[in-house]
This record gives sequence, C-alpha cells and structure tokens, in this order.
Amino acid sequence: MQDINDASKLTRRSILKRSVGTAAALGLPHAGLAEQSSKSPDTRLWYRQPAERWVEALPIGNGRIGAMVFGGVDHERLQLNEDTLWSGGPYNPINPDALAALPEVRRLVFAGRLQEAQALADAKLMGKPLGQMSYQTLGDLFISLPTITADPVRDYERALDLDTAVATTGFAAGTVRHERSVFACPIHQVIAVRLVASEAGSLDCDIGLRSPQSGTLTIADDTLILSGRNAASEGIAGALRFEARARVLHEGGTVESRAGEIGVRGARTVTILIAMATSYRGFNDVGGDPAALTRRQIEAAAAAGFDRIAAIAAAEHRRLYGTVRIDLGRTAAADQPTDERIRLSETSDDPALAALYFNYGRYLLIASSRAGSQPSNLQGIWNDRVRPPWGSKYTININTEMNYWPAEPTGLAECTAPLIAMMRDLAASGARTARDMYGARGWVAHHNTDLWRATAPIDGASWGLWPTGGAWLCTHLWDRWDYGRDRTYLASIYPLLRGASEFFVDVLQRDPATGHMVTNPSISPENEHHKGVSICAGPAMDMQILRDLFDQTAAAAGILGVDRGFVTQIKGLRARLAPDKIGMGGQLQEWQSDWDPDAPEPQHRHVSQLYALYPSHQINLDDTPQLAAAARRSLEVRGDKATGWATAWRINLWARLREGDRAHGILKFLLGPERTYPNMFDAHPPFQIDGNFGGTAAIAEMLVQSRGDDIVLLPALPSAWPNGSITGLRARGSIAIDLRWKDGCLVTATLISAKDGARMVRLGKSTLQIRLHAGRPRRLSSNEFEST
Ligand code: FUC
Repeated sequence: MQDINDASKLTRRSILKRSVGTAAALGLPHAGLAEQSSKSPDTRLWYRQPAERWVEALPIGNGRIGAMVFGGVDHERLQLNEDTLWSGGPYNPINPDALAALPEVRRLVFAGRLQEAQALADAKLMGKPLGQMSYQTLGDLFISLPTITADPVRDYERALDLDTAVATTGFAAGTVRHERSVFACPIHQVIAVRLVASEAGSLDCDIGLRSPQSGTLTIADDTLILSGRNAASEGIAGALRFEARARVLHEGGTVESRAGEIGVRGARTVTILIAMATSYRGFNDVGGDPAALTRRQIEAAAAAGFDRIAAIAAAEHRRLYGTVRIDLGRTAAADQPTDERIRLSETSDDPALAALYFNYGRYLLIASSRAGSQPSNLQGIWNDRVRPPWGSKYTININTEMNYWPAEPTGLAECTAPLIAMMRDLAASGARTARDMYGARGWVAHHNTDLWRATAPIDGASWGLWPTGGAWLCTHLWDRWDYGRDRTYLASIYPLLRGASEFFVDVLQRDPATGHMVTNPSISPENEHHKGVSICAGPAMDMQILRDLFDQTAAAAGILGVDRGFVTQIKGLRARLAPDKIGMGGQLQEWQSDWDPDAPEPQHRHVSQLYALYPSHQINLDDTPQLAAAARRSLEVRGDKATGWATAWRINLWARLREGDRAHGILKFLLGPERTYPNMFDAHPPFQIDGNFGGTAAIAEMLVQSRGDDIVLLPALPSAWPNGSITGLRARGSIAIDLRWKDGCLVTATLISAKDGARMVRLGKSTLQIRLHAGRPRRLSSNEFEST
C-alpha cells in the first residue's frame, strides 16, 4: 500500500467567503450554524474554509480512537488513529554493562571530572537500543463526492462544538445543502460519520480506506476491512496486528464496491461507522484479536443506530465536560472565525479566546485520555505520521506531566486513569531497570517511555540520564488523593509511591563535598551547565522532586497507618537532601554549584529548578519569600517566550507569583500564531499537545490556587479579564468552587466539599477561616473578607 498521507494532493473547491448568516435552516442536523457560532465564541471552533494542512483539521476522539476531520467539499479526509498502534513489540532496553560501570561514573562525577563521566555514561549506561518505539498513524478514510459540481460552493462552514464533541461541515452546492457530522463514541467505541443532503437522491460518494502501514484491504458487502501489522523500529520487530473496519449504511440510493472503494449513488443520507483495534493487551501481551473486536464493535454500533450512538456519545462527553463553565467576558473580536482570532491574538482584546483555549484543553484531555485508553501522549492521540517528532511518545521530564496538569483543578480527575494505569506498568518494568542497572530495590523510570513501558535511559546521557521521571509522575498519584481525599484510592496506589521511594533509599549518594545526599549520576533536564556537559550530582530539580516524593509517601503511609520504620527512614533521608540555594546572581541555582550565570543557554526552555514553585508548592510567596524572589529572578533571566510547553510553564509560574498581568501577557503569546496553529493545537513548533494542557492549567491557576487545606481566590486575575465567572473549578480537599467577579473584584465565591473540614480561604491580603460541612454549599461574599 502506498503512503497517501499527503494533504496537498487533495483537491479543494473554491469557497465563496461570505457570511453564513443567510444559510437556510433546512431542518437538518446541525443546520443554523451561523446562529450557533455567534452564540458560543468560547465553546466552538469554526472556519470558513476546509482544512488544507493537518494542523487546520479538527480533532475528535474517545480517548482510544480518534480522527482529524478536514471538512473538504468534494473530498473529505479523516486521518485515523488508534492509541496502541506503535512500532515494535515487547522489549527490555537495559544495557548489560551499566551496573558494572555505574560506580566509576559516580566517582568521576564527585571528582569533578564531568566530561569523562559523561563519556563513560554514554558508552556504558545508556539503553540498547538507544531510542524507543514510535506512536503511528493507522491511515485515512477518504470520501469523494464526485457529483458536487456547483462552483463556487456557498455558505461553507466547518466547526467543532466542544460541548457536544461533534465536528460538522456544512455548505450548499447548486440547489442542495450538504451537512456532515463526525464524532467518536466512548461507549460504542466507534467513530461515526453522517452525510446528509437536503434533496433525496442527490448524495453520491465513494469511500476508501488507506494506510502507510503494511497490510491488505478487503471489502465484505458494505464493509471496508484494513488488516495489517505494525512496523519494526530500532531493530525491534513489529509484534502487533491491527484492523480497521468501516461499514457504510445508506438511506435511499444504491451501493456497490469497485476499485477498493464502496460507492453509494443517489442516497439522501450515508452513515459510516469506523472501528479500529490492535492485538495489544498489555506491555508484555500482544495476544488480542483485533478482527473479532472490531467486528463486534461495528455490529453493536450498527444495531444501535446513528441517532442513538450520537445521543449516548454527547451525553457521555457532557458528563465530564459539562462540570465546568467559564466566562471571561466577550468583545467584538469573538465574532471572527477561530483562525482569525488566533492570528490577531496578540493585538486584539479577546478574553473569550482564552476561555475557548481553556475549554478546548478540557475537550482535548477528555478526547485523548479516558479509563481504558493509553495516556495522552506528546500529540494526545492525533498523529498523521509513522515517524512523528520525538516518536509522539511519553516524555516524562515535563511533557507527560504537563498533559495532566489541568486534570484535577478543572474537574477531570477521571481522565488520569490511563496515567495511573501506565504507572502500574512502569513500576513493573522499572523494577527490572532498578535491579539490573542500579542493583536497587523499588522502581525507576528515566526521561521517556513508550507503549512497551521502556524505562532505561535513552538518546544520550545529556537527555536521558535522569532517574527522577517516575518520581515526578508519582506526584500525580498524590494529587489525585489530595483533590479527592479517597482513602481506598490512596491504599491502591501506595505501593507505587513506596516503590519509587525505595529506589532512592538505595541509590542516593553522599556528596563528599557537602555531606548531603544527592542523585548521581543525573542531569537537570536537558540543560548543559558547560558546553556539551550535562551530567552532574544532585541538580535542584531532583532534590525538589524527592522532597515531594518522600513527603507524600510518608503522609500516605501515615494516613493508611503502615510502614512506620520505612517512614522514619525516608524522613531522615529527606532531611539530608541538598537544599535549594540562591546563587550570586540572586537566582535559584539549577545545580549544586553556581554554574547558572555561565551556562551556555541562559534562556533554556526547561525551567527545571522552578519545579519547586510550580507544580510543587515547596517555594511560595508566603512561607519562603526569599526563595520565591530567587525563583522570580531565574524566571526573568529565562525570558517569557519559549517553545509551546515551555511558554505554558512560564505562565503557571507567574500565576504562582500572583502576577496576573505578566501571566496574561505570556498567555497572549501562547494563543498567538507563533504558538497556536489554526486548529488551536499548540505549536512547540511542531505540534505538541502539552502546551494546550499547560495553558489550560495556567488559566485555572490564575483564578484559584490551593495547597493542602488552603485556597487562594483570584490570585492572578489579569486586568484584561475585569468581569467574569467560573463554575466547577476544583481545589485540594475535595472542593468545587464557583466564582464571580466584577471590575476586577470578587463578588461571590461558593465552595462545596464532599468532606467536613476547616479551610483557610485567602483573597488578596485577607484570609478567612471557614468550616465546611459535607455537601452543604458555603457562599462567601467579598464583604466577609474585608472585615478580616
Ligand atoms: C523534551 C523537550 C523538547 C520536546 C521533547 C518532546 O525533550 O526538551 O522541547 O518537547 O521533550
């Protein structure tokens, strides 16, 4: 099969660019588009022309399967993904020389012979193979509509409604109005496409499936079946089988198959149901039966019928999406199509664009991470390549964590289920790496992982020799507890925290120069302290992550009443970790030595030493003002503009420093055309979804922050959002918060908790002690704060 992933080959009719205000509502689904678009500038992406490039197409997904919808007039393209279609098969990348070489690498690091240490690490410690497997596209569904001849087409509009999770395309050609809708059902596990023509007998289309993977296409009656095998990579043989099925149902007209396509002639309505699966059952089990699975899924979906699946899919989406509503105000800028608004973001006043970005971030998380799916990867689930940038994997030295930053505060805790499931796998594969590479108990994961849960260091010591990836992920396990306070859940994940801590009990080394306990070897993610040299002992970020890991493990053990001896041990170790330091330039030191001022890239995208300020709370304005000032200094030096995700991290950091206007200025850059593609996907560049999620988290962080049982309202409200409201934001301690503000000041806040308890609420410089009773809303007005 040939590679047909080239959007430029698609023909496109000229589109009359004029308002859709005159579009006649013909009683069809999703008609009246103009009315909808003017009503919901913060819950709808819409455009006046089809997508030409992939980053203009609109994403739909149910966590496991997804599509990018192009909305072409006479050629529709749905680029398809299934989240277990990766290259390779089960493998163990541990370098057999690593354990023996480790003491010498450590000795060289402590002796300050860093170049030699790095060379030895590159030669002996890094994984084999040096790279990991890639997430890959499954292929494309094409729909050609040969008899759409009216040129130009009128009243074209395509849109993605975030509230219903349906992508629509509508236009008129000649006397016929065409409407299309596409969505992914999380219950029936199919993608459903419907094409409707306003005149009976006027819909003709040819439907085909193609793929760059190796496989065969067969047609059985009304169903296209693409069966194939995944590819090898890095010398690891492909071990997966996959299957995609597209069943074509029609109302009116006739159907026949020809030249690898199913053709429908003279219909009024055509429905296509698409199912996709691989034989992946787990990182050590590829024994699934994708043919049986997809056959069953298609049969069940066809039996239910399009309307029923559509209703179920929308309801299931809304169950998660509908818990939060945001209103940041609206200006005339919001009336423009989405691509125009992005183009003008940096110069226009368009607060509803930030609200749209926030809503889109929540939509994307729901669509790329649901119970039973793989976690959201570097591109969520949307990837049109076989060799995507960075393998479209899980980069766990920032990117995967950032994907999940908005989950808890924006009411999508349920979407963390795939991340937690992956961590259970990593604890198993990482125990092997801990034992064979470090001679240690517990488990470890370095800076990347993939479908096969590889945990050895990869790429080269400068990037991969970083043992704290798994430990950072553990903070998400803790956050799930801290936001939900569910003891049964805590007991279920405690062994993962314990195992991660145990690893560091075994591998931390005493720094002969200071007596502190440090990681060695390690790096400060991906920054060089001297030209070509990253290896070091005890970078600030490692120490900060380990303080959180030990604190959270100890707290969890305390709540569960287990492991007292172990808790004493990790508390002792925590006290001996190297502390954060302020350097000669007033900055927060990134390394144990004050190397920052002379480091080769002072504006490096990673701001690893600022982990303590965000996402952690170790450094904060109230308890550690001097360290907070040093963090601020580091942030100034690093600069505001960076890659997509790195820009988003900076916004969260400024929000923690309670500088709303500074945060907002950077947000405008993130929402502008240099960092946001027309379909609102984040641009690293290239596309990487972490910036969407980091930006969504940042908007939440500007409105509410929480630490332990303390809550800060409107900590970083920018002057550009003087009036607004949000309902359903979450705070730690199992709390939902509704806020309304006017002229930059709080009007009311309503807090409701699932648990009884005392809370401290801060607004500006005032604080209130309140008691919450489970299930009983507590309404706070600004007057109550004024009297404190
Ligand atoms: C880290 C970052 C890069 C990129 C990659 C996927 O290595 O430093 O910028 O985001 O992950």
